[in-house]
Amino acid sequence: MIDINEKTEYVILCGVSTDDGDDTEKSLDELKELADTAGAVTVAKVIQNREKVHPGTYIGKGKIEEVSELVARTGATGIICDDELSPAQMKNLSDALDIKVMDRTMLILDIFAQRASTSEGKIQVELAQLQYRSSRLIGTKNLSRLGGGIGTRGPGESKLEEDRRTIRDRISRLKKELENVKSNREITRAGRKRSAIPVVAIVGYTNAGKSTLLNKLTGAGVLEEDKLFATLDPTTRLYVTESGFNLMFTDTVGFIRKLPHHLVDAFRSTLEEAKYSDIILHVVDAANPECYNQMYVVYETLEKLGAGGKTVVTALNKQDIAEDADIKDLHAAKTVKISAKTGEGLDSLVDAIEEEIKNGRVQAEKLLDYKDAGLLGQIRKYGDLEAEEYREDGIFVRFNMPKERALSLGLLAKEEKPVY
Ligand SMILES: Nc1nc2c(ncn2[C@@H]2O[C@H](COP(=O)(O)OP(=O)(O)OP(=O)(O)O)[C@@H](O)[C@H]2O)c(=O)[nH]1
Ligand SMILES: [Mg+2]
Repeated sequence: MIDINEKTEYVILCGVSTDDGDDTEKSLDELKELADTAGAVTVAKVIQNREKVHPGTYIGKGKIEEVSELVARTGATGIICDDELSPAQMKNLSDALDIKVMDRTMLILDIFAQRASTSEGKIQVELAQLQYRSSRLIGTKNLSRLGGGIGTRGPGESKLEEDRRTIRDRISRLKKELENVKSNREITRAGRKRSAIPVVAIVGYTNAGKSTLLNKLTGAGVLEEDKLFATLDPTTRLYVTESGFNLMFTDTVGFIRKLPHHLVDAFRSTLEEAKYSDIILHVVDAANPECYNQMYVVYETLEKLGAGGKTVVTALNKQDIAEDADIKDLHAAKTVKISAKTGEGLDSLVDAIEEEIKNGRVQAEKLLDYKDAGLLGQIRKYGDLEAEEYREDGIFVRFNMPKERALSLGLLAKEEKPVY
């Protein structure tokens, strides 16, 4: 939707490079895509090389002067810093530059606010925004400087002027609402588990093609777009394979480097789709030169969400335009080349998933020696610890986890049986 009352924002992107790699440049390229998605026009990019970020002003004094001149020359209406600024950095920098100062987190929150459509998504975004803003409510002078545009859209708009107390109350109310939605979701999850239809969580970097894949497989009709964070709310669809095997596919929010921690907290229940799934389908944009870094971010995020030990099948997507034919994902149990757009490779992908699910997980019981108690941590990390009893002769456990992992940990006993 185009809002004609909203002025276009012209922004300068600022990053700080603390090593000699070219990561900052790539991160700024991505920041530009985020700015595009939010509807802002990038007029310049500035990188400062510093040993570390300036604690008071993010960039150093000389660089502030340079940016100031650039603002005058380009007519920029704001700057966006590539890291989350502390409240002090944000205040000092906007005082020094006398221009709207934004950061990566604000930008991502803004995109989420524009995109949230379900009540759960809206609550989650509002919660993340309020938590982010509450620590930055320094005074109306700073707030009014924000003007309109990025950072002021979304449900929190009029609330910006409310005092901290009201915001705190609102945060706790939203948390309660979210708890309710969440318990509903958990009931659905429990239902799914009982009905024993395995759940395949489609995860991947934003814009990798997750929704396109779900649509191609199941005709789900989820919005697919060449923009970041097109999907915020999980969509789940049933898929029946040729052999008559049922699978539930869940499409969910994409990952990105420096995903704001307020968002991770607020979206935890959505993001945790991966944790409660039976298998992870990792969609990689194989046509993106950054795909290795993106894969790294995906695994790092999965680890943070407690889904690090799940079996992964990787779909190297966009084969119709990919140039590097030899991309490897060492984390994955299986890797399949596909094009979600043309449908190429989808049959093999579904076969691979079905096979991994059938062979992949076992449920087993075992009596552990007390000296092996360290294995409990491993079971929790890589599987579900379903029962744990401290007996005289050892620790009795019942668990289910990927078979390979259980074998390598020496956990498999006779009672083992496949879960499906
Ligand atoms: N050429 C080509 N483009 C693709 C393919 N799969 C997806 N795309 C395009 O990639 C863009 C992103 O696709 P989405 O399905 O929205 O990606 P997503 O992973 O769901 O992204 P978010 O929801 O934003 O995290 C769209 O413009 C798609 O048309 C493919 O196999 N080949
Ligand atoms: Mg999507």
